Amino acid sequence: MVLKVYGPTFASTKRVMACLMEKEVEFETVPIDILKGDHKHPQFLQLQPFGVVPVIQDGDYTLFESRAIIRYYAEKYKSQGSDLLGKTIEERGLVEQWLEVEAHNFHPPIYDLVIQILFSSKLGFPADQDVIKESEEKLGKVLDIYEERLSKSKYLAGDFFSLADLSHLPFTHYLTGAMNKDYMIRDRKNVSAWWDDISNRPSWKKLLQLYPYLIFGNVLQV
Ligand SMILES: N[C@@H](CCC(=O)N[C@@H](CS)C(=O)NCC(=O)O)C(=O)O
Repeated sequence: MVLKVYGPTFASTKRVMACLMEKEVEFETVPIDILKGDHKHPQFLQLQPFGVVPVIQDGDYTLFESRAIIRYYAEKYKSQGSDLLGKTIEERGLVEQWLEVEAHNFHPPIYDLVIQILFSSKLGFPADQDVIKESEEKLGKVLDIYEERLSKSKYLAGDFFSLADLSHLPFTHYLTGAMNKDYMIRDRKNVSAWWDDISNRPSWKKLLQLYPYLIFGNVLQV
């Protein structure tokens, strides 16, 4: 049975699909329409009780939380496709460290920016300029730390592309595209070179072609 990935149009799901493409794992997608409330449907809640995408079904194995899913596939197919975990336990430790930084430092402010700038009107509330300002400041401080880190190594965990870099692709894509906040990346020389490198990976470019970003049915122009 082919691996099923639920909710392909959303950024968190793209984290999973980017990993599967790097690992050369075949999958099929199941659309989830959040506006229609598909994610709160009892059948979906049986797979993902918190009612968010993504979730995967691989035979009779079900897994949710995008970062848990990418760790699982990077390990399961360790010797297939790109190595995304590092070659030693020390490298693996650094991959895990920067994955945690992505989840706990980078993601909260960028997620708030995405919701306020791109989704608020569709979700029926006005964008809160104070949240936008505060989130941009917080994200800027995180990116300053990345700038320093990336002056010492080509990628976050070292001189090798890993899950830690990949995990940044889906939401940074909003920042540099539809959100018009490209300057946050471009004003930082090392972050800018890193972004050019990771966003030009063939797997990511192919994924964007096959599964465009949609905001409630409209293809996001970036
Ligand atoms: N921690 C979860 C977060 C997933 C998440 O925020 N998904 C968004 C789409 S990018 C969602 O389903 N939002 C619907 C909602 O919050 O009701 C993960 O990484 O899998």
